[in-house]
Amino acid sequence: MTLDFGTTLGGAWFPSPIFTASGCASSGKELSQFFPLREIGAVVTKSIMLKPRAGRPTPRMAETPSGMLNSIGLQGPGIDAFLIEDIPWLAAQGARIIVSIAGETAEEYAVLSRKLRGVFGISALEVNISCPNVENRGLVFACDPNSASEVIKSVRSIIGGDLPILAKLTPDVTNIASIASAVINSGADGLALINTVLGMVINTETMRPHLGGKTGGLSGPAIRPIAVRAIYQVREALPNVSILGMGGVATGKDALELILAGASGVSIGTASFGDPSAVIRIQRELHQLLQDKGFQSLKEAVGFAHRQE
Ligand code: RRO
Repeated sequence: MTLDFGTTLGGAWFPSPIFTASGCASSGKELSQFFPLREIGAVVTKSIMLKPRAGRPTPRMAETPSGMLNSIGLQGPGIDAFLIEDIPWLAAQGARIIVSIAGETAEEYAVLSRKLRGVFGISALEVNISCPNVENRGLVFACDPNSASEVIKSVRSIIGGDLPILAKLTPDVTNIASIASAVINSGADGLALINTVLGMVINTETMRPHLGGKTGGLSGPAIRPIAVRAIYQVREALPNVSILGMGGVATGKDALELILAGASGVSIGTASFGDPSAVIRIQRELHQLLQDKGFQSLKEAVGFAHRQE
């Protein structure tokens, strides 16, 4: 019996539930030296803004126990260069593409959506409303249900039914299920859980914050239990909403944990920095593990940890 490894996220179908995580593989060019991008579920591109952006001051990275902090600050080429250079390249690889977008206002997200609507080769939008590395916490839309809803409504009003919208949320809130409900009620088709967790490192030699931006986003195995908890809570509150899970996944077993919690897909981020073949290895490991456990399809495993019997 062969395993049905396909998955759907917000209505879009993918042949595998393993994806890159936004921000950890840019548009996939480096990773394509290690495996064909068409062999994974999809490439989720680095969050793109309207204009080119230099990002935050250096240093932008810090190692932490079982993880790392980043303070990139949305560095990128801007949507126009991205549409000319990255999308056609990815499409030529035969990769499925999820484009992550970020803005400073709901209107900016709308303009980005207008530019992306109708572009050939895009499977879904990840609407990043949870970047931790912004000047003021008021710009972390996903910390407030009204701000989060406003952004999702503006994207939906432009996109219509053309593309599935996944809203990317932060675990740095009191009740993530209430934010999840707000964005789903505002037109999101699915959720991406979780963005990095706000953290900080102080250099004990200089006795000052290590990162140029002072605070940063914590990723890697250190945050996996937070991701599992967030996915589990949201699945419990919204059992019919599809979730793309991410947070510290480094093995097929880790990916299975997020799936059992309720994720229909899993993005691999920080693990790719240490092992550029991590995405394809984790995909292979997960496939084997699901077969070993007697599942006939990935879908049977999604949310399995919620079963009572
Ligand atoms: O660019 C970043 O600093 C960044 C983003 Br947009 C994000 O969503 N999450 C993160 O940890 N870093």
